[in-house]
Amino acid sequence: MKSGVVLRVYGDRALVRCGQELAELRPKGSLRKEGLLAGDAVEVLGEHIVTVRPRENELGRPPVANASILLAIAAVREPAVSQGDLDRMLLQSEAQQLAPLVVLNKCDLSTEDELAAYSRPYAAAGYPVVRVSTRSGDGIEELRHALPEGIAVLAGPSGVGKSSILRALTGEDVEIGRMTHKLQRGRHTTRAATLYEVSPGRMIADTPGFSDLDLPGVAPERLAQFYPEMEDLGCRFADCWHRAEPDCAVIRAVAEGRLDVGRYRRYLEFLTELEGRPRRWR
Ligand SMILES: Nc1nc2c(ncn2[C@@H]2O[C@H](COP(=O)(O)OP(=O)(O)OP(=O)(O)O)[C@@H](O)[C@H]2O)c(=O)[nH]1
Ligand SMILES: [Mg+2]
Ligand SMILES: [Zn+2]
Repeated sequence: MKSGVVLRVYGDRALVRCGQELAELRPKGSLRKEGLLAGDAVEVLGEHIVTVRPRENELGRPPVANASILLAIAAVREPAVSQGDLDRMLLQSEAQQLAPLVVLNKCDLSTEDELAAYSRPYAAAGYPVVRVSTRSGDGIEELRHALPEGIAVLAGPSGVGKSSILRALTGEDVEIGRMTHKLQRGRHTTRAATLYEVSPGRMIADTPGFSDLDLPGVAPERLAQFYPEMEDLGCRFADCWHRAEPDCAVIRAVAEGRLDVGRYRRYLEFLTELEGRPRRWR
């Protein structure tokens, strides 16, 4: 029996790396129903995957198992990734208890002021932010050094430059899209989550971009726990929704400019969105 890592899943087959060997294998019967994910740690016997080790975590979108960091890729323009979408990516990673790193790509297209205004709320919330441009090469080495051991997952809307970042880090000849200039969107160039090696022990997963992003399945009263900057304020009401409660530390911090008003307003919108969900979806 050999141990391996699933690099990519194609229908009922998977590309698996065992040591330095690559093989296309099929899961044995009983594993077929459960489904494999890129990132799965597996045991291989002959031509078959016979065991999938228990997953440390499992992302739905993008579909990757056993990630050690989520690279939330954003851009100020081409395409403009709204801060709301970045918030949603970060909420997903908080819900999975997966460390996120904000990567602001296409920095060659924006001024210093624009980049600072975009990233300030996230840096203030305690998230690491790296600015990069795959066009100029700025920030790529800094990003490389920020990657922990294990699997780093690229996440972000189509066209934001996930595959371009992967190519800059690994030299792999992955397919890069073109921007459709009328729509200022990517074209969903990458079709399946696929792992590549950055260096021994460090893998990076290219993933298909999304065009809309759900909030995690969380009860509305727990949403604030996914905002590190709100948690740090230690509102004295354990069950506070930080919405209209008198003496709420969060509301006071917003009023005094210590908490980003944009992040807070979007928090209120997300609360309303969660409250509108049927209970079984929460
Ligand atoms: N100006 C500029 N353009 C970039 C940069 N990085 C990527 N691009 C361009 O953005 C477009 C989309 O890049 P991709 O890497 O294919 O984007 P993606 O996120 O992988 O898109 P999907 O696979 O569709 O999810 C391409 O035309 C790239 O050349 C950058 O730093 N600056
Ligand atoms: Mg891509
Ligand atoms: Zn409160």
